[in-house]
Amino acid sequence: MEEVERLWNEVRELSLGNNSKVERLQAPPTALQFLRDFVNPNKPCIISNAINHWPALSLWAQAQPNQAQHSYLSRSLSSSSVSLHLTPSGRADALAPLPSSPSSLCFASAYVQRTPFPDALRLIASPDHNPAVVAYAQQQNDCFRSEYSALAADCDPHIDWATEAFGGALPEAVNLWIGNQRSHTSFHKDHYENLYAVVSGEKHFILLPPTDVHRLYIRQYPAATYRYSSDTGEFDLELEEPIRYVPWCSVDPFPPPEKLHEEVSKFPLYFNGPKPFECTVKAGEILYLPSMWFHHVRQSSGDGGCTIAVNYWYDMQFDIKYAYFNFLKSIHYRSPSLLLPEKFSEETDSDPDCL
Ligand SMILES: O=C(O)CCC(=O)C(=O)O
Repeated sequence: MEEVERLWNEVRELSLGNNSKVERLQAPPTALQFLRDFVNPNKPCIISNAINHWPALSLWAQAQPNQAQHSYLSRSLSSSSVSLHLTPSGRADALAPLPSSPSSLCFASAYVQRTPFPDALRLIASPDHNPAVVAYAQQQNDCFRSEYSALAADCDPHIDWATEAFGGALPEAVNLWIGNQRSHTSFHKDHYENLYAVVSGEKHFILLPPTDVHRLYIRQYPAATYRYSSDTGEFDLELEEPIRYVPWCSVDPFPPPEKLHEEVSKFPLYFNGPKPFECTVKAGEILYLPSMWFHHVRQSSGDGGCTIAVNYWYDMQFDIKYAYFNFLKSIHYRSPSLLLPEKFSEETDSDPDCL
């Protein structure tokens, strides 16, 4: 077996476990336990019973989809406008066929529309009213403490045992995510320690450790943005001018059945390598998603027709693990045991850049 594949197995044998499961704690850890057992080894875990005291758990989950406008959330945010991400497919910041040449892919960002919150919630909670548009209220710019500041008292401002473990510094950003089952978040990683708390519905994560970087085939894609016309109800996908390239993961873990065979042939390191870590985070639970772990996220809606989560991004340590990761990523790796068919070798051979 090649060295890189040996590394994938070794981290599982020595630290992460071989069963592809994320460890579950029944109560919040002390700061010391969290630091020793999870942060230092860069290992995810799910913590149950960590946010039972949040008023958000009962207040945010009450509305039925057809009563979204009367819900606690709509009343609290009746005069707020929020950033609503609109796409035709529910895949923003994801690969999509290039409009001018559908056999090539670009990196497509959502059309972001400032929308009065009650309208945004109605769109998200009743996806069947307008099947051509998928709406996801999210903005990774500390939006919970800005756009949604009216909800501040419903959640803790930080996760105290995590703050202590990270040396006392408060989160760099706190973000709110309100979506439905039509929105997916494609594989990527972040340079943050992430405490991801689900308040309503469920989130389904697929996780790969940083050591598995080659399995995601990070390649350069030209950036494009959706434009949406509310008059015609149609989307256009426009390439950025001048062209800007974005390094992004090529693997879709759930390709349509008719493309499965082709995708497995193109990305054998992902599909034929060790099973990725998979977990479902339910309302009331927190996922610790360690820095630099690749994650793909899907969601199922709760009673009110939405999935709602709040996540806390803490600064990561740019330490020796980060340096090792950069070194690993710089190695050009093609598996001799999982050889690529000829016809795909050229397109997957280009040098990956940082994500
Ligand atoms: O919930 C999602 O859709 C994505 C979450 C995510 O990517 C993150 O917290 O870094």
